[in-house]
Amino acid sequence: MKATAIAPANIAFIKYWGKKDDVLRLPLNSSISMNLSGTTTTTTVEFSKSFQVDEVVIIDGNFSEREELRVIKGLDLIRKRAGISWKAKVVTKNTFPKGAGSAASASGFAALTVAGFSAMGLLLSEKELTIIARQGSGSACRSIPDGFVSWEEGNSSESSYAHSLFPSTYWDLRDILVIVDSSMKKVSTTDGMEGVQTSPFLPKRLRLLPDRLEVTKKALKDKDMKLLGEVMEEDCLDMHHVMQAQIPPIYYWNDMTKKIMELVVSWRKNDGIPVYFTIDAGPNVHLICEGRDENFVVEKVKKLQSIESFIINHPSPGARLIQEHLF
Ligand code: 2P0
Repeated sequence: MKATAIAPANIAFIKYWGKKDDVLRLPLNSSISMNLSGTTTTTTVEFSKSFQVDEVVIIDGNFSEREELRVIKGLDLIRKRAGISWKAKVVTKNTFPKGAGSAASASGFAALTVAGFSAMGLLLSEKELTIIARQGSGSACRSIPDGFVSWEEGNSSESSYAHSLFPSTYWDLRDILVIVDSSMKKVSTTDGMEGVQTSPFLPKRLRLLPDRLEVTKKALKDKDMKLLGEVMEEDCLDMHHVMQAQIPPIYYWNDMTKKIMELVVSWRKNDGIPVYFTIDAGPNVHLICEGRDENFVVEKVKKLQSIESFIINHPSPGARLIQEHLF
C-alpha cells in the first residue's frame, strides 16, 4: 500500500535544546512553535511484501549514510507499531535546503510518520503520531498538529507529545526566513545536544523556561507581538549562549547572522516596526512579524547584500495526507 503526506517545518518560539532520554528523545523542556507554509517536505511511502530491502530516495539531493539509517529507524518504529515487517520504498522532496537549520528533520519525520502509517493502513490518533514522530526527530512532533503547537516535555514516551494551541488561521503572523548559507551545518543537532550538560548556562535557562512558556502562551492568546517577540528573542539568545558555552562550544552564527540581528533591532528602534528575530541550529535568520508589516520587512531583506535567498512563511496546518504520489 502507498500513501503520501506533506508536512511543514516549524519555527520554535521557545526552543528545544537537550534531551533527558536520548533513545526516546524526551526533551529537557517543553517548547512552542509555529508551522511554516513555505518550507515543506513531501514524502511517499510504500510497504510491500515483495520488497527485499528498504529503498530511500531524496529528489534533488542526497542522503548521507547516517541520514538513510535514521529514515530506516523511522520505518522500524512504524513496522513495530503495526506488527508488520514488510520493507518499504520511500521517496521524499523538500522545498528548502536541508541541513541549513531550517528544521528539515522536523518536516521529514513528520511526513514520514503520517505517510508511513497510512501506507500501513493504520489509523492512529494525532497524539500517537506525534509520539512516534518525536522518536525519529524531536522537533518533528511539532510539525503534525495544526498551526501554533506546544510539545509537552513529559516524563515518559506516552506523556511527551505535541498538540495545537491555536489553529494556523488564528493569527496572521509571518516568518520571513533569510537564508544566508544553505550548506549543511557542521554540527548536527543530535550531536550538538549531547554536550548540553557541560554548559554552565543550562541550569539558568531551565529555571527560566516555565515562565517563558507561560508568557508565550499568553502572547499568542492575546496576539501580542511585542510580548511574543521579546520572549522569543530572549530564549533564542539564551539557547545560543548555552550552546556557545558547551564543551566543545558550538557556534552556528556567521557574520551575516549577526548583522541581520543588529538590523532587526534598528528597524524596531528607528522605523517603529515590530519585527523580531529567532535563529535555530544554523546561521539563517527567521524574521517574525505580523502580516501587515510583511512588505516593510521584505523590502528591507531585498536590499541585503550577500544573502542567498528568502522564503515568506505563513502559519500552516500540520502534516496531512495528499493524493499526488511521488512515484
Ligand atoms: C527547536 N532545534 O526547538 C530547536 C532549536 C534546533 C534549535 O529542535 O536530535 O533536529 O533529531 O531530536 O529535532 C532541532 O532538533 O533534534 C531543534 P533531534 P532536532 O526547533
